[in-house]
Amino acid sequence: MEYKNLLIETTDAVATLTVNRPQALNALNSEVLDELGRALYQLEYDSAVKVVVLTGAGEKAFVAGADIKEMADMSSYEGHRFAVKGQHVMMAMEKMKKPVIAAVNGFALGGGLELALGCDFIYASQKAKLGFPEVTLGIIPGFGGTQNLSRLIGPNKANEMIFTGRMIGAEKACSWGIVNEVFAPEELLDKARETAAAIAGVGSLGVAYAKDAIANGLNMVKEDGFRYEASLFGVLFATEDQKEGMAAFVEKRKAAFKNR
Ligand code: CO8
Repeated sequence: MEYKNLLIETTDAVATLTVNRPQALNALNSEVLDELGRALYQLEYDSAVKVVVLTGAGEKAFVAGADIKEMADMSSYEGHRFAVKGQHVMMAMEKMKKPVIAAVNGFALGGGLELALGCDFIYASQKAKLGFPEVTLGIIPGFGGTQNLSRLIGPNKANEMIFTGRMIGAEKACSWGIVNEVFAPEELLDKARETAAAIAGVGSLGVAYAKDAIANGLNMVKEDGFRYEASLFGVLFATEDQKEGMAAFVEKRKAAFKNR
């Protein structure tokens, strides 16, 4: 499939999806959001891909936000539609069976930080700057940021970031639990791909079910979450991969998973 604003490169079951609009610091306009939706669908159903790494093109930015120039003259109805379009991309990543790792190589602002938060976890470069400048533009985060950030780090730190509009560096984002690990800029993509390859090397069904249990369980009261986990756990005992994984352990060999 052809994309105007995205690059996709797949090596050893790891797809690197790059937002490629560096002249606008990879800002998300409607076209980029449409393309991201299509690309995620394509990657979900590409049997050659097990894990996705999402990053931004160029030295400076992961994604510097939703496209301010496109939003500037929107009506209330158009603004709402634009927010929902972005939220669909975030939900698509959450609903995907395959993990998506954000490799935040520079500015991750507004919709860009929301895009990173929509991924399963975030690695960042020492140069990364994260923030929600929306209030400085007279708006609020609209691609799930108020919900995802507050669920991730609690309302107090989320309030501080969103009310001030200030950027924080990668180390602080790491200490706050937004970013899992910080790397030198030249190492970031390799490290993200290395972790992606490690995930691709284990049973994909197990990973998909674990992602499902965590993401959906978070929206449930704990007892329902436990019940949901137990039912997914039970389903996995009907798969060949569970038989293979446990037989391989007993026989002291590497499991040959078939994803069924
Ligand atoms: N939208 C459109 N264009 C952008 C954006 C953006 N978010 N960010 C940067 N650009 C463009 C600049 O306009 C500039 O283009 P040009 O050369 O044509 O003038 C080019 O990218 C390079 O940017 P700068 O020259 O500004 O680069 P600097 O290194 O001087 O500054 C910054 C880098 C600090 C990142 C600066 O570009 C900046 O502040 N950008 C805007 C950041 C921002 O406010 N992001 C949040 C946007 S709002 C949002 O994301 C809301 C999401 C929810 C939407 C809900 C739906 C309604």
